[in-house]
Amino acid sequence: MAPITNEQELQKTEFRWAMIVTGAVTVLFAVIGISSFVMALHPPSHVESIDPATVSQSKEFAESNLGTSVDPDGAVTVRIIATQFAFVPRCIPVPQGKPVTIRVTSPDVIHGFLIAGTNANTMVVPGYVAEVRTVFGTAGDHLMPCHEFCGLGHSEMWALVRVVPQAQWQTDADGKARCDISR
Ligand SMILES: [Cu+2]
Repeated sequence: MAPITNEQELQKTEFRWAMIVTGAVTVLFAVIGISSFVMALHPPSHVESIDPATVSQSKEFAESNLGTSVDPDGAVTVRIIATQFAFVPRCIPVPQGKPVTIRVTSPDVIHGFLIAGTNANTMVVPGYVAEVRTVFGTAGDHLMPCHEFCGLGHSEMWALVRVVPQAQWQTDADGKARCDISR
């Protein structure tokens, strides 16, 4: 192999590569900056804390408030408790083609969930409320398994998300939707 003797040539090459790397890093930072500040795209988690010891006594995650509720302004919110080894409630009706906010917390250990066929996927950490916003495109039942190993019953921990076409979507007088009434 011919020895490299031309010091200037070497420096030029080094400088060129340094410029390419600087350019690549600048582009990456620009993509992150534009997507988070201009397009408001963030990871699905946000920092909202809750006392895990008193989750079921809290106003929002009291048993009667769990499940799917539709506010008078039409906003759809699903509240779920992820606990060893079940999601409460077990069947979650949601309207097709409408934005849905899913709020989940855990009173015991770390859980997580994904909803098959959608982009909904997050961890559920005790002490925090995990919030995911999504729109369900395909009607029908979607499996929602726990995807963080949470103990011996982990493999039995799953719920069903029932995506109901708008024409069949029903809520009761309190704005609550249930799987049995919104088939
Ligand atoms: Cu779990």
